[in-house]
Amino acid sequence: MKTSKRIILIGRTRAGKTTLCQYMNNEDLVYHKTQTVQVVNGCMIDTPGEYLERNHYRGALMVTSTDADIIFFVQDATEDGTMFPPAYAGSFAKPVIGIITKSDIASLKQLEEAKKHLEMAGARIVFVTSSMAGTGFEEMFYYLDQMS
Ligand SMILES: Nc1nc2c(ncn2[C@@H]2O[C@H](COP(=O)(O)OP(=O)(O)OP(=O)(O)O)[C@@H](O)[C@H]2O)c(=O)[nH]1
Ligand SMILES: [Mg+2]
Repeated sequence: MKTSKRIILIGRTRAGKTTLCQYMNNEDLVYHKTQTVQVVNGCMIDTPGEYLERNHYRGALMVTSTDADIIFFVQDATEDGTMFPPAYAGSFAKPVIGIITKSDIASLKQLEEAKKHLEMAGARIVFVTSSMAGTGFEEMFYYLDQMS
C-alpha cells in the first residue's frame, strides 16, 4: 500500500470497508462478510459492521483502535441516514478521516448527505471514493502522506 500508517476501518455492515481495504491493498475485489477483526498486510484493521451497530461491541472498537494511527469512518453514500453518532470521532484519541464509498452508484444529493453525516460525526476531512471505479484515492493517499 502507498502509506505506512496503520488504519482502522469503522462503519456499518455492507458500508464497503472490506472492499476498500482490498482496493487499497491492490487485491482482487471479492465479497466476503467480515466476521471478526482482521489485520490486512499488517497495516489495515478491518472490522465487522456489527461492532458499530451493536452498542455492546463499541467498546471493542475503542480497544482495537488503540493499535491504529488513523481512524477511517466509512459511510456508504447510498445509505439512508448514518450509524455514526454526532461527535463520535471525539471518543477516539486519534485523527478521524471520513470516507464515502460507492460514489459510482450515488446521486449528488446522496453524496452531500453522506458528507454531512461524516462531518457531524467529527471527521476532520472527507474523501469521496469508489472502490469499484477506483476514484478518489489519489487525494486520499496524498493527504495521508502529508500527515505527520
Ligand atoms: N457499486 C459499488 N459497490 C460497492 C463498492 N464498495 C463496496 N461495494 C459493495 O458493497 C457490498 C458490501 O461491501 P463490503 O466491503 O463487504 O462491506 P463491509 O463494510 O466490509 O461489510 P461488513 O463486513 O458486513 O461489515 C459488496 O457487495 C460490495 O461489492 C463501491 O465502491 N461501489
Ligand atoms: Mg467487511
